[in-house]
Amino acid sequence: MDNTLRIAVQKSGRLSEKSLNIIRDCGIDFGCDGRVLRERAANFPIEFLYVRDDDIPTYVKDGVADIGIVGRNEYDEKGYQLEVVRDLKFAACRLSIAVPHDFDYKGLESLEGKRIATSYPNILMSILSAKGISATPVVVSGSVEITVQVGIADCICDIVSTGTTLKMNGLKEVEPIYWSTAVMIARQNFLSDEKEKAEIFARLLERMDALMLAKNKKYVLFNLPAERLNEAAEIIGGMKSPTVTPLMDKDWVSVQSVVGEDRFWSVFEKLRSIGAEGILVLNIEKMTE
Ligand code: PRT
Ligand code: ZN
Repeated sequence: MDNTLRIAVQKSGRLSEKSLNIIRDCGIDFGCDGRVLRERAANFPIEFLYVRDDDIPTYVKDGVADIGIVGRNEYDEKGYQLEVVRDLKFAACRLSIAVPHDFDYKGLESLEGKRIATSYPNILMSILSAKGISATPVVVSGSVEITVQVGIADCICDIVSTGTTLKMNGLKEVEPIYWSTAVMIARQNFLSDEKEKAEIFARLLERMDALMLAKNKKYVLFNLPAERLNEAAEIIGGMKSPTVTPLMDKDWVSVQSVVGEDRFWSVFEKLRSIGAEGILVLNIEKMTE
């Protein structure tokens, strides 16, 4: 068994670019010219398998790949016992019930006895049966929206992100039932059974975590009257040890800290109100806890 970590990623589609960008941002060099289906990285023991997203959970389950990046919807639909190692938080979408405009929808109970077209029968049926509703899935692998017009289904359960496709096909989203983002999956046993591969994977994860942690965080530097330092520490919060540097003028200090982007503007305004000046905000590329 060679010690190369094999990762299955989508060949071309909504997940491809972001999946590969994550790996690339981990400092891993590869060509990816779109024609090769299998490729080794130049500077890290990892091999890429470029495949259809539907096949990724199966490849990981069968050991063709060790890990994979796939939509949680595809993973849950297959129902294999794999490990979801990280939520990568991109390709967000939901599975929703959508009905034609003349369908009198009053809640999931309205689906009793109906024909529902979907590419995700297992997810749909498990949600409906948990509510005691029985319906007939009409399984199609694409163009789900057309099934109502052509008369093979009463309504649909499909992936929605903006909702434009449903509108264009005369359907109305009435109830989201499931939410998905891209996840990294791994075979449960390989981490314990294949020590060297597990070590390579741990190195990859450490790099990925450094990227994920840095995402949405800002490095903030500012000057502050020294007497307001405690207030500043409280405003920023969560700082173990704010870096505080004395300035030539002894009444002032320079402070440096990391702030989550979601809190940035409220922190900024509060810092201004206690006299912070020269606030400088920088993006963080990578960081560790
Ligand atoms: O060829 P391959 O089998 O690899 O690709 P695919 O065509 O099966 O998948 P792809 O690339 O379309 O989607 C891959 C994954 O992206 C899905 O499994 C989801 O996890 C995620 N994702 C995120 C989406 C969407 N957003 C999305 N909007 N997958 C599909 N859609 C489709 C949806 O099916 C519908 O037709 O987009 C349409 C709706 O979009 P809106 O924006 O009009 O609502
Ligand atoms: Zn697919």
